[in-house]
Amino acid sequence: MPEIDFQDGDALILVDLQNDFCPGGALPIEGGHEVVETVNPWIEAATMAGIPVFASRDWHPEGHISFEAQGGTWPPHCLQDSRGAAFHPRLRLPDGVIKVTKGTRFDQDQNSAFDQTGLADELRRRGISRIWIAGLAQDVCVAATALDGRREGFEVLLMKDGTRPVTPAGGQESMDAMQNAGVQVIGSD
Ligand code: VGL
Ligand code: ZN
Repeated sequence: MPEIDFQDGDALILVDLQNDFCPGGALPIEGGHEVVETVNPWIEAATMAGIPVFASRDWHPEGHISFEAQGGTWPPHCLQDSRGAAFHPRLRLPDGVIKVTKGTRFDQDQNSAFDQTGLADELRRRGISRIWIAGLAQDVCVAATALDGRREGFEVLLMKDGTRPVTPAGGQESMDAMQNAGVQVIGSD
C-alpha cells in the first residue's frame, strides 16, 4: 500500500466502481475487479481518519447518447437500476458514503464526477481542499474527474494502483494529461 496520509480537508473519491466496468460486465476493463480489492483498505483508512468517501456512479437512461446505436462511443452500460449499474458487490462502501450520480442527461454524456453535479461546491462546503481519486476507467471518467478537480482548484492525488484504463495507450495519454495538469500520482513506479 503506497503512503497514504489522510488529513483534515481531504476526501476520497471513488469513480464508477460498478459491475459493468469489471470483467463480465457490459464495458469490462481489464483488472477492474482488482481495483475493488485494492481500494477497500483505503476506504477503511479514510473512514478511520474521519475523511469523507464519495462514490460516483455512471447512471444512464435507456438509449443514452453515449451508446453506439445513438452514434456514441460505447456499448450500452450502467443502465439505471440494472445489476450492471450497481456498485461492485465486493466494494465495501462505508456508512455515510456520499453518492454522486452522473450520466443521466439525455443530451450529453458526463464523464467527470464534477460535471453538472454540484460536487465542487459540496466539497468546498465541507472544507475539503485535497482529493484522493481512484476507480474506473483511468482514461475516461477518472481522468475527466481528476482534470476537473484541478480546474476547480483542488489538490488532486491519483492513486495509481487503484485505477485501470480501457486501453494501455489511453492509460499513458491520460497519465500524461493528468500530470501536466498538476495531478500528483501516488503509488507504484
Ligand atoms: C466510463 C465509458 C463510458 C467510465 C463511463 O466510467 O470511465 N467509461 N462511460
Ligand atoms: Zn457511461
